[in-house]
Amino acid sequence: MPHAAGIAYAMKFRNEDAVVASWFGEGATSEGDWHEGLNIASIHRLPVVFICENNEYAISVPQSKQMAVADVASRAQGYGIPGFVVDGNDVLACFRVMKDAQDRARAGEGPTLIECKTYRFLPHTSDDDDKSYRSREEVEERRHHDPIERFATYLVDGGITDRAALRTVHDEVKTQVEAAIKAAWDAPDPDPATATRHVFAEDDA
Ligand SMILES: Cc1ncc(C[n+]2csc(CCOP(=O)(O)OP(=O)(O)O)c2C)c(N)n1
Ligand SMILES: [Mg+2]
Repeated sequence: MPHAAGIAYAMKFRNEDAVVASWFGEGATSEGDWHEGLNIASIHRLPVVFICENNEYAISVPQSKQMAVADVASRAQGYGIPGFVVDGNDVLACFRVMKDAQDRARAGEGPTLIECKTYRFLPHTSDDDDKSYRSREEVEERRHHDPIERFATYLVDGGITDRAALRTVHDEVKTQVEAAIKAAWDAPDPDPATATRHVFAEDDA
């Protein structure tokens, strides 16, 4: 969030026609940097869209143990910017609220905070045993709201595409992801001399 605010400040300073978008989990909003980033972006009316992907858990910690508010979006009030809750499992609803926020940022009206309410279907990582902190019934119930399947149903029911075409897209994306993973494993280790790049200011030269 501080990086988003800093980059947006630089863009505004240079009169660039662009918007910074910053995505984070609801757990991230319990960190001090999050509030500092929002505050500075709000004061300077910077062109940033802050998007919280609220999947109800920060590793094993449920939202109720992270914050005393029901909606992350309500925190926008504390910074004098608009905050919106959106059904994060509804692709088109997310698109609409994001488009409006982007238009506001481009018009010089400053940042927006968007909270997409969704759910994490899998454990946090392959090391995490989510059976220790949530029931199988809860996970099964939420699976019915999977945004990918929901959007697929919308497209098929509306006659926009069919299941075979969606399968082709799925397979293409899977191939791309697998190729990207292989490329990452096969890539040479980074030069140790670059370890602090983007951490400290450097000359443009
Ligand atoms: C400053 C800092 N504190 C703690 C951690 C350890 N940590 C890694 S992921 C995580 C939970 C993040 O939860 P959330 O923001 O909801 O993201 P999600 O895992 O749901 O995508 C924590 C506490 C960290 N990476 N950095
Ligand atoms: Mg989370």
